[in-house]
Amino acid sequence: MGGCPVGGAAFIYCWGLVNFLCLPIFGRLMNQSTSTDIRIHNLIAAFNIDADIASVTAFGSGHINDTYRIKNSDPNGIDYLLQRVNHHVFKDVPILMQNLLYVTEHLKQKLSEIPGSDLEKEVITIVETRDGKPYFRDDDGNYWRVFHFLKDTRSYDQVTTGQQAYEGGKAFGRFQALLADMEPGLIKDTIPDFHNIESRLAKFEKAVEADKVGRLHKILPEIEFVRQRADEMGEILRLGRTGELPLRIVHNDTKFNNVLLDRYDHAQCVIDLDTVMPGYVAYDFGDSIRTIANTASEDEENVKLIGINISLFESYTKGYLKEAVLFLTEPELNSLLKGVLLLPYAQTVRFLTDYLEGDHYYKIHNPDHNLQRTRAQLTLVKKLEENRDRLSHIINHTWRLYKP
Ligand code: GN1
Ligand code: MG
Repeated sequence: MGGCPVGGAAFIYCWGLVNFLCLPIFGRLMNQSTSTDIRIHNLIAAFNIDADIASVTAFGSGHINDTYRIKNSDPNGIDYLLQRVNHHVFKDVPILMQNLLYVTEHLKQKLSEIPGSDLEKEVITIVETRDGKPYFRDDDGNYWRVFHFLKDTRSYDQVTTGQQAYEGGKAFGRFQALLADMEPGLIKDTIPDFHNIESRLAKFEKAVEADKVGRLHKILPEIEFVRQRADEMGEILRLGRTGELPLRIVHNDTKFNNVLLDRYDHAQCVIDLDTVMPGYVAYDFGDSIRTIANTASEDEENVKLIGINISLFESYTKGYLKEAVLFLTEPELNSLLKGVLLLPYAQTVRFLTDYLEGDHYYKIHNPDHNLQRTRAQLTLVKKLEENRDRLSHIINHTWRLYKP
């Protein structure tokens, strides 16, 4: 079961099965390769990848882009991640990739000043095309990009230990700290108004009004839930407008599976940088807690399983504030809990809007998947509301440990 050079028959073969089975299998004859095989082969050949390729397999659990792992036949060689960027979601991919170059360069520069840092392991590395571009556009108008694959790392959709939560907090706090002195004007919006709850709600109300696919009658209690909280959830935006909360470059998609931990569960690298844009720190804190403190998965069907793991909340908060204490202002500290409520609420609104519009944004795995996700996130908001005082106490208590 040897590896196959880019351009070799075995490589072409591997890819064909990715499309059918999502599994690499070896040995098909060259003359049986499909047109998809050849297309993908040409695609990888467009990048600066000089390796014998053993396999290409579907990878990860993202809802937006399509990701594949390219395995090197040399176990000591570099493996790669190939991604098709969803250009219906990210409408200006060249700008997006320019952002990524600026952000990764800034991170590498800052880390190079910290003794003991390993730039290759701690920041994603973008592989250019043979003509020096950070992405490749195929004949169908799809955008592709390649990163170095970070071996011996893991990401978790759900957290199981306090150490994982603590390390995740440290990783995202550090990420914000490293970007705190970056020139904000360099980074352009890749999705305008991404976490702007007012525009999310306006879009939601339009979808309710249109009821395009006739699902409105199924979701009346969920609509009521969203409307009851609409005003309260605008607080972060209002504090931003008065200047009380500074706009910073933040990650904006801090699901726990967007931090890679090493084999000892120590934080190694923050990934999925497509939504790194100006925003508020509370957005990042809230989105992490949405996935970390939830006792069930993001789309749990049995809502009785959804609860808050206070101990994991505390561990994440400790890790985050340990790093964020370097730059966080008092009003930002006070905004964190608002972010904790806002992000699952915003996610409720987004899933429900997609459900009303006929599921064109998120990948779904069953016909009512977006409704199931809505109900899970809505339950999470309720649980967080019930625990508001405890969570607030933990944030303030932890802060005083670092800033007596
Ligand atoms: C999407 O693709 P993924 O899983 O990284 C979404 C996030 C949501 C998340 C919900 C660009 O992220 O905002 O929080 O799904 N990304 C975009 O799981 O919309
Ligand atoms: Mg993402």
